[in-house]
Amino acid sequence: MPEMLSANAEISENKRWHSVRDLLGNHRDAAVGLIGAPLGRESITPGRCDLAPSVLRDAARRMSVYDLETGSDLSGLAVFDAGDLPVAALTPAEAFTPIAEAVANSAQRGLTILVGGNNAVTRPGVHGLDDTLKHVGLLTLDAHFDLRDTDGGLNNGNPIAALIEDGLEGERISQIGLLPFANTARAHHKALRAGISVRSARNCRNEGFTAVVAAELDRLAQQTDAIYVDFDIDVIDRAQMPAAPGARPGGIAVDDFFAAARLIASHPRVRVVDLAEFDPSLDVAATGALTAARWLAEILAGFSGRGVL
Ligand SMILES: [Mn+2]
Repeated sequence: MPEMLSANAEISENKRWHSVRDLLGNHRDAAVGLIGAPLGRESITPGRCDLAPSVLRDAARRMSVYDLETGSDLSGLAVFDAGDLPVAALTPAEAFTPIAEAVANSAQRGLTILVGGNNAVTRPGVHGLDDTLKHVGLLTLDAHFDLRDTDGGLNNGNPIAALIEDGLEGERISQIGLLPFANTARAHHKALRAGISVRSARNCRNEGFTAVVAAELDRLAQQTDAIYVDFDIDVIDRAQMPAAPGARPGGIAVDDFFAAARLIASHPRVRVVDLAEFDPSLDVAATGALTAARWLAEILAGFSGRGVL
């Protein structure tokens, strides 16, 4: 029997296995940081996105650290878990400073994982990475533009509009996975006027989702030092992601979402990723929880592939 197997045999795998959850802890010097941002208020469809960080951590116990397809083994990786920010009772406006500060405090790490919460976490997340907004690029995987008007205050449908109003140039924004009949003409025109690179779900089917993601990462990397990626989980087809209020039939296949997560996290310019719009109260058979947990595993596998542990 190989040495590695005999060492592992000390603990029966019938009792427990080494899980992705085991990687999270008080590892202050870790290259990866995780911040929970249970922001649920001001969702256009009211829900319980505030439950997502704790449900994700629990579901991570069901993920092995080993990927048989690629041989990726995360067992040597440590993740500093900063816990959850006290934002569950706050509006997006009130939560801005705590989220931006937490991301800024983590930004010296190789990668920061911000677990929302609704999509209103993205605006403070981007400010946390670069408070000037001059040196940051933003990639969104989302069925929606999130360019709703801001005149009624901040919500989960206008973080990108708010960032543009804050001074983020549209040329440094790429939006991938946009769905028909899920967005308005006004939002589409706003995106094009701002210079955003707009890539629909059909573009992704025709060209391949990961190919589109790779091209947009390259485009942003030519302009910016640091890339922030917003994974709105409603980009996934609703049949595969029931636990996202905005998910619709015709969305991205979940396998493509996982492949994109790994590709994105492997890119050296990607410094912060967020996960938004996972609402555990809508879940069916833990599909959403296990999808979120696999996303975390793919992010960690992608980062491990950078070889800078
Ligand atoms: Mn969104």
